[in-house]
Amino acid sequence: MTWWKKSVVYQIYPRSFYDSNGDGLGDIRGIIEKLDYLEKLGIDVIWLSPVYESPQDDNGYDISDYRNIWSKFGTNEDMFELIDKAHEKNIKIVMDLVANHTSDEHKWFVESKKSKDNPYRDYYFWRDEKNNWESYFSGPAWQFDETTGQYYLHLFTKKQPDLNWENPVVRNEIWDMMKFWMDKGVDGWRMDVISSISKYTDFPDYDLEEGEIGIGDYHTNGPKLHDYIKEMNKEVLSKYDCMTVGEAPGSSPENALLFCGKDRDELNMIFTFDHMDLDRNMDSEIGKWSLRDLDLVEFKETLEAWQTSLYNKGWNSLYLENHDQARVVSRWGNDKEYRKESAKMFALVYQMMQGTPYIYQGQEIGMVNTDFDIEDYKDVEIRNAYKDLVLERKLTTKEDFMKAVHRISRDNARTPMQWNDSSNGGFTSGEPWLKVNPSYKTINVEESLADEDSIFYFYKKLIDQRHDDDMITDAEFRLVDKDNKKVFAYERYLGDKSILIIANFYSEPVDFDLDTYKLEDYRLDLSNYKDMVADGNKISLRPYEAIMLKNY
Ligand code: TEU
Repeated sequence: MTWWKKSVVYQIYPRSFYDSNGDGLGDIRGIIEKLDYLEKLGIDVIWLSPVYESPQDDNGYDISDYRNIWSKFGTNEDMFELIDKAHEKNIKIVMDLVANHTSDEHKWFVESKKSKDNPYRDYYFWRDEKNNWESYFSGPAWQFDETTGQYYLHLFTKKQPDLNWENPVVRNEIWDMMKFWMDKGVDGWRMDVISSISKYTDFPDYDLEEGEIGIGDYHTNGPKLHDYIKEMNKEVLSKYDCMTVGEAPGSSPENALLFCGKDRDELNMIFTFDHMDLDRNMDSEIGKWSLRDLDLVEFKETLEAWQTSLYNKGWNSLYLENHDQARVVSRWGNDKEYRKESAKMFALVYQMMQGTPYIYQGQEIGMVNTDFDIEDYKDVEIRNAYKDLVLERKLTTKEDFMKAVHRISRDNARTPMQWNDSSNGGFTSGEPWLKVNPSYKTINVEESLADEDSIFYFYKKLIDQRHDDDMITDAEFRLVDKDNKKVFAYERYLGDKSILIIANFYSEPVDFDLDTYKLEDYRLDLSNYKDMVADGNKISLRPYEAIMLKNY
């Protein structure tokens, strides 16, 4: 058994975690100061979103120097200290590997654009003509550069040119950089858009009329993707005891096994978007900003497909939030009357599946979405989309666009961590880089730690379950009463042992019949209410009630 199968990962978005020096931005010393808090929660691994030198066009996902920490976050010495202090507490550190692209201010790109025969020219993709590809952050994926009269490819902003992985020199630079950090004690990598590193280098125009093809099919799962990952594994990963998780847009339960299948020698697991994209109309012209309600049955079936397809063959990552997703209590739960109940319900449902669970900072205290005006948002994705869809092409109204922003935008997750009810939620003594969510008066760490019934302590119990009960890591998964539109119920079973997770997904009470399972064989192990109400085999579930029953 490998340690990452029994680990719970906590994701830190450094600029919003804790500001130790009053400049309005979180920093590495701030993380060091909060290690006791993370130890108390009981997590095993910290995944740090990028902390490297960067002009911050995309909050650090645009790196200008891979080997140095951004000065506003601290120094390399601070980072080494964080690694050591975390290790003293048995907490591992995973860094973000953002190597599909660099910043346009990276030395490689600065050189590359100078001339067609510059030694760095082939570090990126330069072409005389552009094709019809679009950037994920609005507008064309090609930017014209006057110096040499050619276009360069950027799947994200134009300040994020895509690296040319076809070039072995580029790959070696990346392997060396990874070794640099791993030799300092880094325990693994979360790999940004790893499924995009291999391009279809003939750059075929989108031909979206035909069949089921979507934009993502042109940007992901390119022909040499798995050759590159295998090479990375051989040259770097295999030499260390580390954990790896690849962010993989465009993945499916079937092709996931190419990344994380037992004998593939590639990655430990990937992040899928399948369950997170279900409330968006991706095929419409305004794409992810056109929303629909989450269909519970579809949600269950999507997760089931991943659970069953990877069982004994690969390994899942489990998540409902990260720095790109909204707060789940606001998005799919109820952040008003039933904030605590719904936060705990989601926690129980996703954490008790098979895989490695990820908690995004603030999720453990039930942080909620924002209600800002467009001017208050900082994220380049929202700002570009607003300009493009609302102001320029007028494909939607400001009102509709803002509805989507309030439900799904990335800045919902990026507001500063709420530590207490003092000004700015105790995040900074200065001016925060992004407004603090006014909810900090009631939703904050101090309040959570003082209430033994809090979401925080519920997460702590779930983490203990994963450490103490091998069933959570090993048992097989099956949906129970699959077509039920109100209740998410599943079983984890192995040999004679069985765990039932039963969760009311909505605000209305609902009865749930255990059918072929006998309630008398089970005991209540964990719940977000104090007791359980049952009559024979029928359980009366209150709003967002979630229970875990065990027959052992
Ligand atoms: O995200 C990749 C990605 O697929 C995003 O475009 C995602 O679909 C979008 O954010 C959802 O709204 C990764 C990082 O997680 C993200 O923060 C970066 O902006 C992006 O790569 C570029 O590095």
